[in-house]
Amino acid sequence: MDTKKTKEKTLPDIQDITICDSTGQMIEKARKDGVELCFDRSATMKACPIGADSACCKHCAMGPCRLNAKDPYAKVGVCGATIDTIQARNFGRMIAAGAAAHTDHGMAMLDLFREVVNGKITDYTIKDPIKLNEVAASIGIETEEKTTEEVAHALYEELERTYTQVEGEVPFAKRVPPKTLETWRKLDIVPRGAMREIMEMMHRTHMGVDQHYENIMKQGNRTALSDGWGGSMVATEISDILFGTPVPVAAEVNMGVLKENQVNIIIHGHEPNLFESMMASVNSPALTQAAKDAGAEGLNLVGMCCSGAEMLSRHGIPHAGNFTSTEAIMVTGAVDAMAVDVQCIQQGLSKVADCYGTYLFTTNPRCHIENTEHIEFHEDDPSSCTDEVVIKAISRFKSRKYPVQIPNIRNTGIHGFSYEYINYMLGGTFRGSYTPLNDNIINGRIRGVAGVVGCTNPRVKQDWVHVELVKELIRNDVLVLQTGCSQIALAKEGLCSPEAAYLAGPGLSEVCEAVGMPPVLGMGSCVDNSRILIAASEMVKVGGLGESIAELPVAGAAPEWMSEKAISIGQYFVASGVYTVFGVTFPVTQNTRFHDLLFNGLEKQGLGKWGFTPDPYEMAQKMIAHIDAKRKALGIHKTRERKLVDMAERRELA
Ligand code: NFS
Ligand code: SF4
Repeated sequence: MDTKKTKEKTLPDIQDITICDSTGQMIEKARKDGVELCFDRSATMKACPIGADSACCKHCAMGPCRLNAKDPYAKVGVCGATIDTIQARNFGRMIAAGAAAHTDHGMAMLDLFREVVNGKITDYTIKDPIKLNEVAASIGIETEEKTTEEVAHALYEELERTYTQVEGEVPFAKRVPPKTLETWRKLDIVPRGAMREIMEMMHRTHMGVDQHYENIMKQGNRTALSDGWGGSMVATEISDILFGTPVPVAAEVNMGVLKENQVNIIIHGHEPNLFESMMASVNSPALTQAAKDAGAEGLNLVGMCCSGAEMLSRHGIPHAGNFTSTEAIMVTGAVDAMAVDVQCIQQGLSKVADCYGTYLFTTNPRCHIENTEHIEFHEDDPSSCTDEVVIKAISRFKSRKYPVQIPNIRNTGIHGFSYEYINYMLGGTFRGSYTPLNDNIINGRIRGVAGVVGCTNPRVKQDWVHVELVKELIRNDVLVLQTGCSQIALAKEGLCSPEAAYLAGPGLSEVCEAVGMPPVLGMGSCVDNSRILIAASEMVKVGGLGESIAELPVAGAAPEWMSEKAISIGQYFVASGVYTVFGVTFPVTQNTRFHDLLFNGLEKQGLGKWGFTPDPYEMAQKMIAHIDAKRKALGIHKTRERKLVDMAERRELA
């Protein structure tokens, strides 16, 4: 029997795997080439049903213990742990791991900032002193009559507390709307320092420590908040200060950004410093000449995943695709080098790179991959790493052995809607404010705001859930804010361009046309979800939409999530007061007390709540129903009864 043929027969059809045409073409080519990608691995690796329900525990060697999700209270672990304890511990550890990833990234940015301020690192500077002052002022640092350097020193000292503080409240707690903060204080979940919270979460979830699911989740909330209002927010703010705050920029996405006659270099990962330095290397005259000498028309630098999304937003660097396309893109044969740093780097990249002769490099001491060359990146001498990657890429271009097949698909959109720019865009230079946004929500043109974020996951049709959900939301006049791999999914479908306003409902499309903005605003990478938190706080501050984030007509979603970081993000949105719906699967057993806590109980405590459905239309319905309920509670639901806009109203808007 031909086993290869049998296996091929059981593989799903490409139209069931992705709606991304270029990725589909590459899956097809990979199958012909006998190369396995994550999509086909996920088809042959069935998810473990017990793990999917979070009904197992391996926290000690009396186990591992498996409970039965169908009859969750029939059994307990050897130690006596109930299903609620086991699930809460598993969930708590996912939050801790996700929060650790974001906060370690944020701390690396802060380390860099410190050394730049101290003059020890000279390849980077403070590019945005205005933002520096704004961030400093927002946490109570006196900026008047101080030099940039003095403010920077003071800001470093303050922000270090985000990580190391053992008692007190993280600095960015000062940005939280007072009523939301009051709820947190009452519940005793205001984060102290991220290191402390993550350590305590790990301690409490050790065998035989915290065995009350509600108490475990209390620490889960506090740990997640130390990410959203801590580590992630520091990562965003410091990156803006060092590399510039994004303003809208037109840019291209999709695999067609690769160029056959150029040396193609991809940066994939999460930390912007590697990418910034790589930009310097590809712009160096010597290396450009070297590329020409090798017969190339030039050096083509493109991004993927979150560092790609960040550079797309900040500098308009082309973006080649989201998480599940990172292996597929090498199947083009056109990728001369791919350099990765941390997070969402599939180990499978190594094998695919091998099959197509792509140079794959790890660059961060935190992330090595077996059989992959490591060229460490040091901020005090960045070009020694980035130049070498370019040189290796040029040598690969010169001896390209594999046929090149680049899907000829590119999509243009506008990216880079920072919180600050939205302020400016809606309010103008002299009265920059969120008042027009609130006004348009109150008058019903905009029904509410949704944050649609997160990964792609080979367990569902790539990009499809994101795209269908967002189309449904904007059709119903819900303004969509986006980050991460989700933003790239929508950009590939053309929804990040102002022309996409025609897909929006009458109210939202009017606003989009008046302002010239797309109905879908791309804000950057996953740590930039902190921009959404700040925007939400500002909406509360401006007034008319309640006193806490929990009262706003807003909702969040991660329709194709896969990472522990997504769970941490989801939990910090929930703890901030936002209804947050996840797709794919939810790592909790239904019909348990713990499930009820996440999906109902937290809301009763004054926080937000979780929702789940893999279906994009149902997801949209859930989010819209929530937004409508909030509108009703605010007494602004009647304004939406108006369906068609007459000329007088159009004039009034203009
Ligand atoms: Ni976010 Fe970024 Fe993408 Fe998911 Fe991974 S790249 S931090 S985790 S897969 S959105
Ligand atoms: Fe089993 Fe309890 Fe040990 Fe978990 S901690 S493996 S439930 S005995």
